[in-house]
Amino acid sequence: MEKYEHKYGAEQIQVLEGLDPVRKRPGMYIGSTSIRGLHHLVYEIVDNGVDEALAGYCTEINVIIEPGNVISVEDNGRGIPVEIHPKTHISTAETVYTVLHAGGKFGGDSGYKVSGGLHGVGASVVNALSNWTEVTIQRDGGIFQMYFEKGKTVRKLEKIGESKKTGTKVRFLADDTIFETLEYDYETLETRFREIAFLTKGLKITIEDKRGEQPKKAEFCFEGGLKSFVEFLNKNKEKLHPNPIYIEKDGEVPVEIAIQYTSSYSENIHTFVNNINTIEGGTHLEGFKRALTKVFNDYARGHNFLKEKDSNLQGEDIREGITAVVSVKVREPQFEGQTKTKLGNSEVTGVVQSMVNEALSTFLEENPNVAKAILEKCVSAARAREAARKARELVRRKSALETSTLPGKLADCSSKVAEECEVYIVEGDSAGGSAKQGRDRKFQAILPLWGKMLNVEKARADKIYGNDKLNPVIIAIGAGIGNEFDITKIRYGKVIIMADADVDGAHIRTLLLTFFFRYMRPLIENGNVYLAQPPLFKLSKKGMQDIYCYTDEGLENAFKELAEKGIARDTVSIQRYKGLGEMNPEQLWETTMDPARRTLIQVTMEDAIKADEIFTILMGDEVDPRRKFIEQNAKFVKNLDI
Ligand code: 0R9
Repeated sequence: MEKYEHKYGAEQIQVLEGLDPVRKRPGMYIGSTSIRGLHHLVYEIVDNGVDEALAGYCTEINVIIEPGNVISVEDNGRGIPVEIHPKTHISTAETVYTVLHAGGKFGGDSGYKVSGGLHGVGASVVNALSNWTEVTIQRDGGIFQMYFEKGKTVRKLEKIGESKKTGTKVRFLADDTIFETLEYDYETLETRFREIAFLTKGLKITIEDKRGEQPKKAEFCFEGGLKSFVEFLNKNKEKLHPNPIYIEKDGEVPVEIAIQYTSSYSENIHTFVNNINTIEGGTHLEGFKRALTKVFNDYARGHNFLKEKDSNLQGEDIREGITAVVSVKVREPQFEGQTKTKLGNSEVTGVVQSMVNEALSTFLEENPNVAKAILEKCVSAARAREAARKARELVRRKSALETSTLPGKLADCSSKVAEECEVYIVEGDSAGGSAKQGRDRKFQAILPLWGKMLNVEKARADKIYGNDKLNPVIIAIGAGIGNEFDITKIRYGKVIIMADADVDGAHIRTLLLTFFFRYMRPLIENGNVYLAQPPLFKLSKKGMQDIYCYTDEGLENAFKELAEKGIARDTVSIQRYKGLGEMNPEQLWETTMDPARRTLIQVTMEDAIKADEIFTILMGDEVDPRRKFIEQNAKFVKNLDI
């Protein structure tokens, strides 16, 4: 690992600001006070350890979730400097923990913060938002410790022992008067630490959850860096070449890239800037895509994969089936876009482009077999694209000729204000019939689906246009698909999948979600997709209002409540619903469609990597991972609620 030589001495801390603003407006510093913000606290502290690793002094970071949701993070770096800071006249360590922006702002060309959470605000923010914080430093032969409550110093840094080791350990309890919850989600933290370990070659990160009766533990260390990352992403896919293509270059803007093609039809590129996932892409992604298109076209021309009369391969042909991770380190990153996850620095495009141009063309010349496997796939993708274009034109022409362009089965709503409109995609004609009668036709549309749905995971775009099951969905939503999808054109603010609570229902739900994920992803990102929750049971008794239960647990709770009212279990009749079709229109309205009473599950996409993995497993070719996944995830819907 390269050492970023810098003396990050005490004198470089410039701005002096108290922590009150952080407690007054926590959202400004960590995004939100939900579980997301809570997790950010951990990331901020871990990032400081990662910076020490990137500087070349730390090889291991250990994270523990202690009972009571106390977080402990320990690194084996040099330890935060302990000497008195000339400006603040308190120790540098205390300054970093009590002065806003102190840790990040170092003047001149000294070390720069290369890792960093979404907001890169650091230790003082965590301190401000914690009930208490304890920092222990081993350095200069001693053990030093300080202690804070709600950001205020309670015990100043003092020497509490001797030690020959070095390192920093931070323990904190987040403030429950600020956060909505203190309950950390182990899986979320584990996923992020795995990602950081992939992005920081050779760094060992461990995480341990000591809260439950059965402690959980994981250890990540990848000598292969991004190469290991791509292998991980492709573990359930069929690879076109055994080893990922790996490109690495240090310099003013260090770049690391790994690429591996699979037989799938989707494009799977993840980009990072200073270890932050740039979901919206940006200039680094732009440079990468331009180079890919140029290098493969040049190679295809030079090696007769394209004849003289053939037109060039398009970017999308070359990216079909690609899995790639692009990671760059930028000194002063400019983040743009809706969620501030799009890199704006224009100089990065050229850096990535010229580096990939050079390294990838050399690689292809040296590995003709790999080049052949990839290019054959690109050429067949180009053919499929051409076929898709023709199919699309056919669909367009056909719909232009028809009097009504909307699908015949769609029972549309009367309102044309997209935000207030909803479309229920319903499985089966009989449930569709009940839904049509039970709905509020002002704002609720019903689209029944029937027969076998196309698995888009195993089909190319040309099969999707003109598919008689998907076409009504595409036309009803009204915003196109794929690259042409335009979220501003959607005809309904809510797209609600209503399927039975059984295996067949789960199957159709997954097929539709896969389709939205692959071809209308902004619809999921924008939070427009929902799952309806029909009840599983109805409890009835003469003189008592019917009670609907949506889960087994809900049923038990209902019985408990009835018992408290003196109503015995065996005096109540239970109806178990096997399908939506068993409910009459009024029941369907009351339980599943009435906005005042229904429960909808919003499908969100916290993590595109996880979502891609789930869809590949559930809908792809490999049987073994699918069986394992289903065995391990009996609660199917929870996992689809990605
Ligand atoms: C457990 C989480 N780890 C940390 O928070 C952490 C911060 C940190 C650090 C330095 C080393 N290890 C660290 N761990 C460090 C040391 C030196 C120079 N720069 C950084 C040095 O020995 O010269 N610091 C991060 C900021 C600062 N230290 C400070 F300099 F601002 F205090």
